[in-house]
Parts: sequence; structure tokens; C-alpha cells
Amino acid sequence: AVKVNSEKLLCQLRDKVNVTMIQGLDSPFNTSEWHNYLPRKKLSDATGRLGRCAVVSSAGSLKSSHLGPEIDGHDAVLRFNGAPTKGFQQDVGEKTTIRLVNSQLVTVEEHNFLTESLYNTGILIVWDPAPYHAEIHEWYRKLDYNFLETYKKYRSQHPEQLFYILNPKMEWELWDILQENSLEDIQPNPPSSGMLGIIIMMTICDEVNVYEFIPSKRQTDICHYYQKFHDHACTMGAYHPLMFEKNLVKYLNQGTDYNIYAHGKVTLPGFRNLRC
Ligand code: NCC
Repeated sequence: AVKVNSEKLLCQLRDKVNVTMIQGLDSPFNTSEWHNYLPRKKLSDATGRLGRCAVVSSAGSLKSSHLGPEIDGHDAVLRFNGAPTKGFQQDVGEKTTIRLVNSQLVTVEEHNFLTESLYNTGILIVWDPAPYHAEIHEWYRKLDYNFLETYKKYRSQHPEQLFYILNPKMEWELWDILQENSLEDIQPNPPSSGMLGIIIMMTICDEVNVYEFIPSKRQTDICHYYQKFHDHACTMGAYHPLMFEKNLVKYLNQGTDYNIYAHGKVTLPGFRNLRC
């Protein structure tokens, strides 16, 4: 149950959720050392104005979807964490314009973030769970995963690849809207990479097609399309308020219910096309 109409909700998202990347002016990143690591170009300048964009969830229901060509037909494609394309092109395509990764993936060594070639394509954005409405300073002192050393190393090794740090303000601005529009109390944890990625794309694209965030008829307990691991929580949520995110996205869908059923596809407008 969402409390306002979908046009209003879209306007709330546009006006209340600030999608920005950490910049050299943001204290405590305003040092000469950090100045060399953080990209100088704004994300929107780097990508240019994008028309149709795709967001590809990592859900197991992408398996056997044959959505690859349709996904690659977009101007830009956003993927998450360690989701591969090699070997899965038929179902998920091969274009990667932006990859949004969480700080755990960057930090925990078993993920091989520094050596896996998967990460060398496209623009990277990393995010880290921040304390509720924390200022950048407080977050910096209490990082959920201390990813900054690995970030610097990666930047030194791949200076030409754009690699942003998401301003953590966004997490809780978005969470507040999820909470305001829900009749139940939501767990006080930041939204999933999936939901953050959808909002990022809505700020830089005219139209965003999201695949298998809302599950199709292929819904499965298999967590990821690229692994054999089963866990119902991957789709329904445990730590992240995934159910609430999905209710909201379903509510905002401008496509048909058939597209959800058949392709797990939701169509959302870019923020710049709204009349608020
Ligand atoms: O699994 P994960 O997410 O990398 O998936 C990316 C996004 O796709 C959507 N998704 C995924 C699986 C599924 N069955 N249904 C879905 O809708 C979600 O929106 C999800 O956000 C994350 O959000 O960053 C997350 O990351 C993983 C893990 O850290 C990374 O894959 C790196 O290994 C988390 N899993 C664990 O920590 C065990 C997951 O909770 C959230």
C-alpha cells in the first residue's frame, strides 16, 4: 500500500534523493591525496545524456530468459557486484556501462576485486552502508567495510577507468521515502544495490527498464543467475528492505503487467522527464 499517487512519488524521489558521488570538495576527502584518486568528471558528464537504459538484477530468474539481445539494445546497462556477462550473454547480454558494487565486495579478499578482469569494464561505483542520516565525516569514521585502501589501490592500477564513491546521503533519503510510503515499519538498513542502481539510472537516463527485480514467471529460489546457490532471502530480502523496494518499483511501473510476468521487466521514467 503506497500512500501517494505515482506521479507524486516520482517527484518525491527526484526532489528528495540526492544522487551524487563523493567529490574532492567533500570533507574529509578534500585533501591533495584524495584529489588524485577521485574522478574529476561528474558521472552525468562522463555518460552524457542517456536515452533508454537497462538495470539488470542478479536474480536467478534471469536464467533461460533469453533477454540478452533486448538488454544490449539499450544505450546503457547497469549491473551489480560480481554479476558476470561472459558465458551468460544469451540471458543477460554483454554490455556493461556502469557496475555498482558494495563495499563488502571491494573489501573482502575472496571476491578478488583487484584481480578479477570482470571489474575492468565500464564505470565503477562503490557504496557503503552508512549510519542513519550520517554526515560524510561520521560515515568515514564508521565505515561498514573499510574499502578505501582497496579503492586507492584499484585507482592506481586502473587510472583511466572511472570509479566513483557514492555519496552515502542517498541511502537514507531513499529509505525515508520507502518508510513514508509503507504501512509497516521497515528494518533500519539501507536499500539494496538494486534499488540504489535504479535511482542512479533514473537520474541520468530518459527511460529505465529494470529486469528481474520484480520476478517474472521464472521466479526461483536460486539466488543468482550465475551460481547454484538457493536462498529465498535473495529475492525477498533479509538485511535490505527488498520487499518494500519491490512494492514501490512495482507501483511505479509504467509498463504492462504482462511484461513483468513474461520478462520480469519494469519500465520507469527518467527524472528529467517529470513535470513536478
Ligand atoms: O546479491 P546481490 O546483492 O549482489 O544482487 C544485486 C541486486 O540484485 C537484486 N536481486 C538479487 C538477487 C535476487 N534473487 N533478487 C534480486 O532482486 C537485488 O536488488 C540486489 O541488490 C547487494 O545489494 O549489494 C547484494 O550483495 C550481496 C553480496 O554482498 C554481493 O553479491 C557480493 O558478493 C549480498 N549478499 C550477501 O552478503 C551474502 C546481498 O544480500 C545484497
